[in-house]
Amino acid sequence: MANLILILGDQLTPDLSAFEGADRRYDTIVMAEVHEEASYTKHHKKKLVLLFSAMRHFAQQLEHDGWQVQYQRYHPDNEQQSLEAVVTRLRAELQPEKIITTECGEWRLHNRISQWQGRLGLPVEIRSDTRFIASKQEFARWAEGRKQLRMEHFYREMRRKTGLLMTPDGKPEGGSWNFDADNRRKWSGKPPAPAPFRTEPDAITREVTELVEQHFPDHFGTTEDFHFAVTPEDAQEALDYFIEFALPCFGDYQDAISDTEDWLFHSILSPYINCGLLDPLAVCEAAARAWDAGQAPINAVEGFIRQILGWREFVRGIYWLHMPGYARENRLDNTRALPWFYWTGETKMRCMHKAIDATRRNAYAHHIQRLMVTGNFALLAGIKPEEICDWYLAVYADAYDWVELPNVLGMVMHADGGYLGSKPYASSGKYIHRMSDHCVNCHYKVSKSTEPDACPFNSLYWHFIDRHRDDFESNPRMGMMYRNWDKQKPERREALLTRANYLLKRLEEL
Ligand code: FAD
Ligand code: DLZ
Repeated sequence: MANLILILGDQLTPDLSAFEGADRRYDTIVMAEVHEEASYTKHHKKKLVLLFSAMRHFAQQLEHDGWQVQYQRYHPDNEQQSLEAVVTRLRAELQPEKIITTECGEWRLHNRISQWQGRLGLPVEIRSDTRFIASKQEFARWAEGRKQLRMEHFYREMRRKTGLLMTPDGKPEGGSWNFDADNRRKWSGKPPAPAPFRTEPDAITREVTELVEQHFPDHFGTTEDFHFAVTPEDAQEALDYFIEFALPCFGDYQDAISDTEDWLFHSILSPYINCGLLDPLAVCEAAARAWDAGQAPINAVEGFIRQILGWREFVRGIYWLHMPGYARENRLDNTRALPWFYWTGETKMRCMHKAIDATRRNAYAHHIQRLMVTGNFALLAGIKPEEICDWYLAVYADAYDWVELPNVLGMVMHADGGYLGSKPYASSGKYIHRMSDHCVNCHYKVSKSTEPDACPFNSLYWHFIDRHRDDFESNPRMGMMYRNWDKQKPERREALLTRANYLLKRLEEL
């Protein structure tokens, strides 16, 4: 029986469940570059190059392996500009028995595909995405009956399930589940951070780059200096490179921020894991082997594995448990518009300028920049969750709604009322000063709070604490902040709030 097997742009692996039981003689693989997917947000230009090039390489490999592939290349004049339109055309042309696909990552498209059976009038089989370590059902079972979900508890379940970093008698390797306390060092230039892994663009990538420049000129970012891997072989080399050169220091400097280094000791693997070029479990296993072989310390390996086995799986579980309602949450009642400098990087705040400029150039910023710089500022300034979520979805090569939304709406903006994180990651300029060397180069003075040249994060932090007293005062992890605030002299509190109100009216000028 001939089936149509639909492979999406972030499902680029032959191990995908949609391939199970498929027959090269009869079945047809469908892949399509379509305007609807390329423009539901103004994806960073480098993300478009990465996905279109990786999709073309994957299709080429499938054909080489004997599959029949119907591949639509992007062109604005193509008649079919949505996946549904492409599938509808092929249904008429090929008269397949059914459509087979693996569940898609985003609720937006999943909702559409779920309706295809009725709309197209033929069976649509949607299979579970087995690239994740916990299925949606498994996560839902774990979450059932819990008022608040905590990543740490879920992570331990995943460690037990996979056996990663577990001793033969069922104990965590190194004597502890979590070595986070060891992972907070500031980086002062030594040891030197490795240059990021680079792949030279081949003919396919160069062609796609021209296409993106021509047809998506108004999208964020630049295609210049594109060096991402676009094949599983190159992505594997990127993983090997990370394990050898960056993993040993990953833990120590996991929370560090640098004025001069964009990538530090991070893996830069999320773009590949998220689109299928790397398997998340295999990535964790590679890191665990480095610990076994004595190539990297436990705080680095555990910290790295926790990000993938813990956070990545956890946010995905939350997304599917609570969509579509989750996207509309705004429990802190934020109303402010996103300042324009998020798109230009033109701000005198050095840390913000550096994080946004790296984002524009690289389609990448590391976790602490996303969380404690651009995220923290949006939280303190009370930006509408919808607007800041749209920004994060547009600007990173690894951005997909299922992972971006819980991180931004839940972890950063606390807009879900603390369901994902027990306390907001709000902090003053002190944190950025402690973890980076930005402040010495900044127009604003981190040591000042109320003066005209004072670091905006300082007074905005106290304004946040003050205006959300009802939301956080009874939170045991926030009590000390309120005691500190209440201890300050009334004139000092007044001056801080006055300065913050002044800034909030002039966000665009910062
Ligand atoms: P590393 O620091 O090397 O971490 C290793 C891997 O762990 C990553 O590749 C990623 O797969 C995983 N990981 C780490 N933290 C998280 C997390 N919080 N949630 C899910 N996976 C995690 N990650 C995305 O993949 N896509 C996004 O759109 C995205 N948006 C984010 C938005 C905000 C506001 C924040 C705070 C975090 C976001 N993250 C997102 C998580 C994290 O910042 C990125 O995964 C990480 O920066 C990717 O770089 P890396 O591969 O060098 O990661
Ligand atoms: C992100 C993306 C982009 C930019 N373009 C395409 C595309 O042209 N064709 C396609 O099949 N997939 C694309 N994708 C990935 C999808 O948007 C992704 O599969 C869904 O958002 C689900 O995660």
